[in-house]
Amino acid sequence: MRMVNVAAAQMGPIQRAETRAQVAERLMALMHQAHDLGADLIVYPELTLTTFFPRYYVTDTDEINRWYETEMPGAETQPLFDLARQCGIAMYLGYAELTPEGKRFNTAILTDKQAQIVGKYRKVHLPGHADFDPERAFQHLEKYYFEPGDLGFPVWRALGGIFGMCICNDRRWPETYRTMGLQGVEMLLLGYNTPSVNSQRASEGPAERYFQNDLVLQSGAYQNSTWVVATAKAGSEDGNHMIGGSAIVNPEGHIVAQAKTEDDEIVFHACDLDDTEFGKKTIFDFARHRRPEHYGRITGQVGVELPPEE
Ligand code: ING
Repeated sequence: MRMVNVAAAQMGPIQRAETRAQVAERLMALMHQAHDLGADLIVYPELTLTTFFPRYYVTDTDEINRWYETEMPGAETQPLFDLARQCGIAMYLGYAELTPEGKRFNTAILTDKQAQIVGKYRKVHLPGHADFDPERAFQHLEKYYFEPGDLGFPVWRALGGIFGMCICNDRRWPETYRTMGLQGVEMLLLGYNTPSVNSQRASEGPAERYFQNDLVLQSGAYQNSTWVVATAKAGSEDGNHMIGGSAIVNPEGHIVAQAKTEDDEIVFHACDLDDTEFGKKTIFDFARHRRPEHYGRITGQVGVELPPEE
């Protein structure tokens, strides 16, 4: 048995006017709840220090920069790191990163139980659009505010196992899970901010978004025999609703714990990393069953190449 007690720390809405100090208080309250449950690891959402600002088109650089972190931990997040160290809890934390070179990424870090950063991931799959789109009911400007991640999909040895990270839209792409599956990932951590309606198709509402969320988490876990921990920032931010549904999925693809609210809520499960072994040794023993000589299109192409017309 290699037990990891996991707390998915779902956040309710963060309003545009909310300060980092106020957010940090909420994050630390969740950390205390996780500690009381005996958590080894807490998983916070994507961009969990601010409102989901890609829904706004802002041109003033000073205003834009206020949504980014230039250091991690910074002054407002240091108390959270100090508490994590006191509690002996490892942490996944999503935030907007502004590098010294002026590059902007949608980033997540993994810390160990001493609150030391052991891994960093930068979101590869950026959904939405790069320019203001007047046709949309609301904007989704991740291609405007961020550049694609430049770190790939690494995994890290931590907490007695092999851990990976991704962010939000990444969870919809099977390549994300398989790239880490091919490195032996045993627990994949992710945060998300998912609007509950489609800005381009009003008929696609919350029920469909919740269904698709479960679908991609369960398939990714099953097809790579890995645990998946997915944590939402949920609820209505300045009138813009996002789904909850934070979940812990086991290596057979079953949801073993899921959020009941769209607010600050701990979703807890005692996970045994050894549960990943059977799938990796049988149906998803990649070395025995995969035929990469037939998979060339997956890395050889970007978009669709249609067959010739009849
Ligand atoms: N949000 C959404 C997500 O992938 C989205 C964007 C929703 C894209 C639904 C397509 C369909 O969950 C982020 N932040 O990626």
